[in-house]
Amino acid sequence: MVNHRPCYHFQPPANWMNDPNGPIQWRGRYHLFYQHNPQAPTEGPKHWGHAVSSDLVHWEHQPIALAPGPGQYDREGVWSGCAVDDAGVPTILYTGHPSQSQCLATGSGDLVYWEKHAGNPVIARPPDGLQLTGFRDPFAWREEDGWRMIVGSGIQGAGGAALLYRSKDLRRWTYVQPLCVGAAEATGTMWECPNFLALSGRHVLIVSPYGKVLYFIGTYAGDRFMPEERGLLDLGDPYYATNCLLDDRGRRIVWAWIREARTEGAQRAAGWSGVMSLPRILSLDAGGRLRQEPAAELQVLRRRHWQFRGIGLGADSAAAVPGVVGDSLEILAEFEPTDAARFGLELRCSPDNAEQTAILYHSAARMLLAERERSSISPDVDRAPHGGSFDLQAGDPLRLHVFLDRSVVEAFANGQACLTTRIYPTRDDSIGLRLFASGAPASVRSLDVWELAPIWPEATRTRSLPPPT
Ligand code: DQQ
Repeated sequence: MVNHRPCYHFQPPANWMNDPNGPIQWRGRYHLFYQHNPQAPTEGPKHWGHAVSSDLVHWEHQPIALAPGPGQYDREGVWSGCAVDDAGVPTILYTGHPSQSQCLATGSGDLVYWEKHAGNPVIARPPDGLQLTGFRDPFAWREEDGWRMIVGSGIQGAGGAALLYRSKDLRRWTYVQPLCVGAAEATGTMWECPNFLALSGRHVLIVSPYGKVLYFIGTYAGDRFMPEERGLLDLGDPYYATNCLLDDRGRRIVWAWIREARTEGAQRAAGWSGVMSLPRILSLDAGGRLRQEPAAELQVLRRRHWQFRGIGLGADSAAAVPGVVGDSLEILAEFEPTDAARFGLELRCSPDNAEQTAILYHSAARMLLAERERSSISPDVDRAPHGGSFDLQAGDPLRLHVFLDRSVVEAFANGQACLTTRIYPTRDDSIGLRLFASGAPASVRSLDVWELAPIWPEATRTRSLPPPT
């Protein structure tokens, strides 16, 4: 049977995972927490799972950091939040469920043992006088005069909102005002998991509005954020509920939950559900636009390398990339500027093409797309296309950087657009790679493909690849 469990994306040992929580670099190591149901591969009472890494790539599982109850305020779940360094004391702020109140816990020096604050919840209820669609997922940061924190929310009749609080000690909080309120019809009625960060002299607000993750770039002054531009952090539906950290190299690193796209029965049978996205580095380019690149540390996973230069593709043609096979690959393809209507890659192709997934640029629609109709012959998986606007400027090459990890595809286009999708091929021989163009010829200036190593010692390959030639 084909193994769909990724081998170089982070996951808990088993069962359910959703949002990344409280990523923090502590004493030089990266700590990642996550929403976890340790009892089943389905939704359930949420705990904070925990893992640690020295290189952002290989992770060691740690004991569960926080579990529900026995306090009334979080008896049904320890929901999403953040972790901060409070003058040397590791401190988590999270949402208690079902009370939807904001709570605090402090950790041991190694971040393994956590104690909930006796005075929890630290914010028992939303501000008076507001009719809200929700109140959860605290995200805190330090300013010169003390702490600030936003809580994900939405104002009835207006739209998604990030509510701003201030505190001197992380325990006594004063509501200030909304940091930002969106318009429901454009940006949703509820903003889950808000993240707020300074980036190259600007500020960026990232929110998860029950749909694709949105970012706003703008100005932060006087406890208000004025968005000036907005976009989608990822064009794929499965990418959701981000969280981020600032590391000691000044990098803003973001993770998200990659959801499943198969039935609950299939998730139960697999014994696991949910994948953490690869760490991405956020930056602004010279024009002030958001850029996203995979962390360079991932290159440590590169093994067998295939390299091609100057591949010509006739109009309406597809060509198998000779010798390249695998379900765990990094693919870097640079297409020369072309008049082709559609061009890109097909991955996880069976020899007869009954299964294959296309990652492509559609010139007329100006879209980056994942076409999944033939991604699996199983009727039990979602095969709708994923994608969205990506405006490749005339005369610009297309640089597609794709990470394939069995059932996960994360694609970066020119560092400007990202597209995450899920695929569940059923056939052992769905491991081929093809290039294609339609409407006009295209030329691939360079194609580099690496087989990527698993990050877990226990991970087993689904098949042996032929030895390097
Ligand atoms: N998941 C958490 C909530 C959050 C949602 C519960 C987003 O705190 O709003 O698991 O996926």
